[in-house]
Amino acid sequence: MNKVLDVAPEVRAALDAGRPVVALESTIISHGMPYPKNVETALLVEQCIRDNGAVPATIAVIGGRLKAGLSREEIEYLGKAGRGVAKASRRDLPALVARGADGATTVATTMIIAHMAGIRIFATGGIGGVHRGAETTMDISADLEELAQTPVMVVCAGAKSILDLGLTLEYLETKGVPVLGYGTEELPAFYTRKSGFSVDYRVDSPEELAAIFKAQRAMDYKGGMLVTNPIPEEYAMPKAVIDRAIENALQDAAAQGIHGKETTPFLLAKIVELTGGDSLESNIKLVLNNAALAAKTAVCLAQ
Ligand code: PSU
Ligand code: MN
Repeated sequence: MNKVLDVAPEVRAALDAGRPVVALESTIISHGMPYPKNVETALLVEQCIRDNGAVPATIAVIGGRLKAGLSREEIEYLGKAGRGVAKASRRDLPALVARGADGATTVATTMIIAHMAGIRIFATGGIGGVHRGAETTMDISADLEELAQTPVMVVCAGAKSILDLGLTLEYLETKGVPVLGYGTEELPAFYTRKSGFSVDYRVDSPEELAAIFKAQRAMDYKGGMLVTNPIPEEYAMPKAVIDRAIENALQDAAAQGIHGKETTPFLLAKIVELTGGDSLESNIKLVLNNAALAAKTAVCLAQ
């Protein structure tokens, strides 16, 4: 058994019996949404996974232990602490573990811990990627490198246009990460269903998503796979509204000299502030939509 990993008993039992399990991240709880909506959403997402036939495993670092499967109290704690909890990407885990500290896991670290625990699929909202202006800042999320090396299927709603979506796709192509569109040929842009960029393959059923992942595993590729699931039409935001909020958020970040790991949480919080909470409701709906698809796919993977 891994010396730093704690798999919750329910998750352990499901994995041992070959039953479907879906991993969930915790940066979205502590840095991606305000309290108390973040805690409500995290619990709703877990319930949605159960309703669709799988066991949820929310992932975080607590007291230096890598946790796959959190209690209600632990979720509440992370949500209340908010940005007071360290945002933990790949480079942060060694120090957090050694110091017995807490951390909210990003897509990258959730993939790492899910893989350690034996979980193959993970649902979230949006992934990190190549930031706009990365040609000078070199700000490229560690999420992309993780997708290139860790065999976990990540179900998301695409990426926000706080990023350069074209460069993000180029990076994933270079790294050999398949980008699948669920019921779409076009990469979704998180709050909106369209980005103007194409995915690699359109896939129309959880069965086929599972088949493609199984084929990748049969070839023993070292990387993972990205499933992009458009936000349901009725919850999508008007493109002009979200574009304006993103432009303003980017300007504020530049004016305040925000950089490094603060960039993404700063932009996310600014967008919620600027759109008066409408974007938060869209965000919650798309996460639930991704959780349902991931659970259905996990059921197919377990067959
Ligand atoms: N994008 C979102 N919502 C999020 C994140 C990104 O739309 O919550 C979070 C995820 O945890 C993601 C992380 O893995 O931010 C990426 O941070 P960075 O760009 O610093 O790698
Ligand atoms: Mn970054």
